[in-house]
Amino acid sequence: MLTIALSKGRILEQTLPLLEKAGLVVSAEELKSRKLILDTNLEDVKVIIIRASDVPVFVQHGAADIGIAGKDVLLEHGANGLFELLDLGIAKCRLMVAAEPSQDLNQSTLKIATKYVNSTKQYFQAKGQQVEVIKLYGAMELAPIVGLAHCIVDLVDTGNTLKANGLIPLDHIQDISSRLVVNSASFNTKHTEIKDWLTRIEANL
Ligand code: PRT
Ligand code: MG
Repeated sequence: MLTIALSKGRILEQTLPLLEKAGLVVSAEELKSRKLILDTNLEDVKVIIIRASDVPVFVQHGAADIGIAGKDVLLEHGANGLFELLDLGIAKCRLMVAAEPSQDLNQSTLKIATKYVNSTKQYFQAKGQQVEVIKLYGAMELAPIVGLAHCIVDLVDTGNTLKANGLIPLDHIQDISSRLVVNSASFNTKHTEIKDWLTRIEANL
């Protein structure tokens, strides 16, 4: 038995076609149901669809053998108990610093609002900039406007969200795309099965 954890939301729409090409199909009926563990066309493969940030947690603890999640989420979680094996090249965007054009960023302690606390701390520590990180769960763009922070660290795709809120993109921290991760113990105990799926998915990227 193999359990695959998928991130719900925007990654899911791009993940399901990839899995289908590799031979794994979750029916529309299953997807519509309120079940949390979904059957697939294969008897020995189950799919769970959970919050993006929960995917590495399920995989780390072996509750799922394989997971698909954004690099942003994986960087925040850390590499404990899981291996990142494949870049799926989907849901691409960039992790960036952004601020109002008039903002003075020469602060002894830069106040930064973000959902990406660990990535932000690491990035600014490497630059030798002292920061105070304010953790938010969404609507980061609001923070500079209302004076909560000097700048934000957030994902940027088209740049439209920043623009609509009068912010400009500054430093580019990291390129983001979705990755396939595997529980490190499963990778040993179910090696053949997992290798087989990797090959099939990779062949269709
Ligand atoms: O709800 P929960 O907190 O669990 O997750 P979520 O709401 O973050 O999930 P969801 O469905 O939004 O998917 C998030 C995942 O998609 C991220 O972890 C990334 O790996 C990936 N991804 C790719 C993105 C974007 N592109 C993206 N543009 N996630 C978010 N955005 C947001 C960004 O935060 C900003 O608000 O889109 C806005 C910017 O887009 P542009 O085009 O206006 O620049
Ligand atoms: Mg959401």
